[in-house]
Amino acid sequence: MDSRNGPEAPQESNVKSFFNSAPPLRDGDLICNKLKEFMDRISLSSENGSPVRVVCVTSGGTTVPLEQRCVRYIDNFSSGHRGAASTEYFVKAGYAVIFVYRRGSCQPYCRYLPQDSFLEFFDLTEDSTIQVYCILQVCQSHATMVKKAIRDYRKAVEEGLLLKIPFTTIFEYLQILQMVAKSMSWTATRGMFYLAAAVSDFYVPWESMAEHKIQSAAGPLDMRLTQVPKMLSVLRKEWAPSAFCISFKLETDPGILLQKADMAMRKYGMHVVVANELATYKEEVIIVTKGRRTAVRRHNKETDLEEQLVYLLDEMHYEYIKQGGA
Ligand code: PAZ
Repeated sequence: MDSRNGPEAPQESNVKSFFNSAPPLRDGDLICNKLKEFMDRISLSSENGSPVRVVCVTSGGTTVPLEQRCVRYIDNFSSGHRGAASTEYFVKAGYAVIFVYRRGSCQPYCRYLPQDSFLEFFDLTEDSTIQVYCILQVCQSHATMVKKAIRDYRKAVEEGLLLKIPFTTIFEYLQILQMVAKSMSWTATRGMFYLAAAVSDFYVPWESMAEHKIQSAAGPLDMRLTQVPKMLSVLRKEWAPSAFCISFKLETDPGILLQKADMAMRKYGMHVVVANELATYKEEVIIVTKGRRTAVRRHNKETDLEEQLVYLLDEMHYEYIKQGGA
């Protein structure tokens, strides 16, 4: 029910109470200024003579803190690889990208850098004449890849096509998503949301959360988690009604995956739902649209599935803009 005509619908009041009780973003003003600067620059640029398209890519998993002075939290498996890889292909396709990512997750143009053997990437040459002086250089075997990554990254940043905004908790993520959506409203149908982040379904409301570290002396822990309000429909209906919206659906049970993807399309009004299964998500996804399912498979270990995925979504978005959105 519309709140103007009577009492608030439960969903509407859940959304309000989520935002009212969430701890305010520590760097909210900074993010707001960065978004404004980015959008001002983008609004003056063009892509082959047409206004630039803008995509918000979300990436990595949100955490659910269990204590206000957080020692423990609930997390999920997402590495951020999909969002980081997709960002590179969106920039390549001419989009300006706002990359909303989990702190410490995979980054665009850095996906190939080793995480646990980072130091193996470098050679060190000591200069015997000056004891403290040494030259650090990338090993020959990795030089081509690193040079390309640096060039592509700098190009994206210098051309003003990449803005990165980090989050950790579910509270930060949803507040940032709302800010980004509002700052993109002027892009209308040229805006896109590509929501690849793995967002918590349950959380502990801030006001009912323990302030200090939960003590084990009291015995087993009973904790009630509240459902995170379904923000996809709010995004679609209120924050960004003209944007082209793509959400992702992950399941472990292949028997319910497509049914859940269809439901997300209907219930939240998504234009596209990308369905994937935990066991195979790196190799295969299914693009679900109204009345159509298209499987996208990775060709081989040297290629990225995201390259094909972004290519197809870019075409769909182009068509959506041509038709004035719907
Ligand atoms: O981040 P990653 O590359 O490890 O994984 C990507 C993914 C599986 C989290 C993404 O494709 C996805 O399905 N995101 C939505 C998950 C959900 O249903 O909430």
